[in-house]
Amino acid sequence: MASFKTKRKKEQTENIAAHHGRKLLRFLEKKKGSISPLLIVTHDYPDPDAIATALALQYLAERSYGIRSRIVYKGIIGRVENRAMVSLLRIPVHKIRPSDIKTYENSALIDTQPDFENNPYPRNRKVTLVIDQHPSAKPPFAALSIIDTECGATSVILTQALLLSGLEIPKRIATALAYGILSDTLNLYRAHRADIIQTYLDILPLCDMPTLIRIQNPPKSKKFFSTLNRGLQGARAFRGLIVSHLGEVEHPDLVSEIADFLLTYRGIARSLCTGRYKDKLHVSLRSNRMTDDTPEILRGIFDDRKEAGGHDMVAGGSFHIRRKEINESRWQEAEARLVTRLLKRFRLPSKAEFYAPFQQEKSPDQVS
Ligand SMILES: [Mn+2]
Repeated sequence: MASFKTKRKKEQTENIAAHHGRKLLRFLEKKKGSISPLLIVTHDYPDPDAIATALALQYLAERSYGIRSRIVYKGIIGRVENRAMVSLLRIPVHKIRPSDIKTYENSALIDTQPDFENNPYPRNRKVTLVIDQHPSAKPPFAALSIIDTECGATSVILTQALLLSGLEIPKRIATALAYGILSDTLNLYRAHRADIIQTYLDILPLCDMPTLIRIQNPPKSKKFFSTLNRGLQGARAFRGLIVSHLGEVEHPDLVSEIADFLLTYRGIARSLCTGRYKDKLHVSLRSNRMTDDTPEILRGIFDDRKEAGGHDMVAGGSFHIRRKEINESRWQEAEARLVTRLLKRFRLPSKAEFYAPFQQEKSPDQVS
């Protein structure tokens, strides 16, 4: 990573993150109890940035404005770092119940938007608040939306709001926010604005450092290593592109974890990883080329563009295998189709001669 030229924008005179933080405070001040109770909805399979932002919003809304809330998500929290974060920082996140959307009149969408496919919120229904960093085709249908596509992590907006609120920031919330910023910006590598770095530096002294380090280095299960092994054995590389189909996975977060890991192989610029979970194929695309619009590339190889998204060099998505009968060949067709389209997109030969960089020599009785 150190070899890439960082393209930090020139020092900004205006602190954009603080501007957004103030906007949020003004809105909450105006609405106060009228938007209580508030349903805080993250994207499916929430990541540290979404979890930290939701937690900070819950604290801010309750302490400063008496707004009660419940944080909900669909899917599962799978990545071992994310599970460690939730348990070590005692973060009250709940699986969404079917009745939640009906029961709560007010909702806040975090790190996602009403039009996105990666959340359980019904399309075309107005939400109270949207706080996000992802680019979208049209402005969300919301009483207030704060969307900063250059902020590196949605946590930056909430960190600023909390710092400006004058509230005391508990260690566990500061730690969550710092980890949210670090994980979404790839340890600040994707922090392209001075105010993002400053926001991080302002929250850092309030953190519980030993806990932050424990979250970043959690013990991993045997299942993780066996999936990693499968990902390595099945990996195929060709001219800077590495592809691995994991087959059935315990949880979809494994797909992005393995994609991240494969990208670190020397000589690799892009990684594509897939995994089957329930009746969906989950896909992650990673790149270390600053010029790649990775979410756009992934949308371009999906049948339905809306099922893929992301920001900067990180993209992900999933789609149903839309056949009455899901069988092995349907899965394989879907996996192969993605690779074919990706090769075309990168103008690589369609008959690319992929090699298996990590495959062990087969013992004689395994040779078929
Ligand atoms: Mn995010």
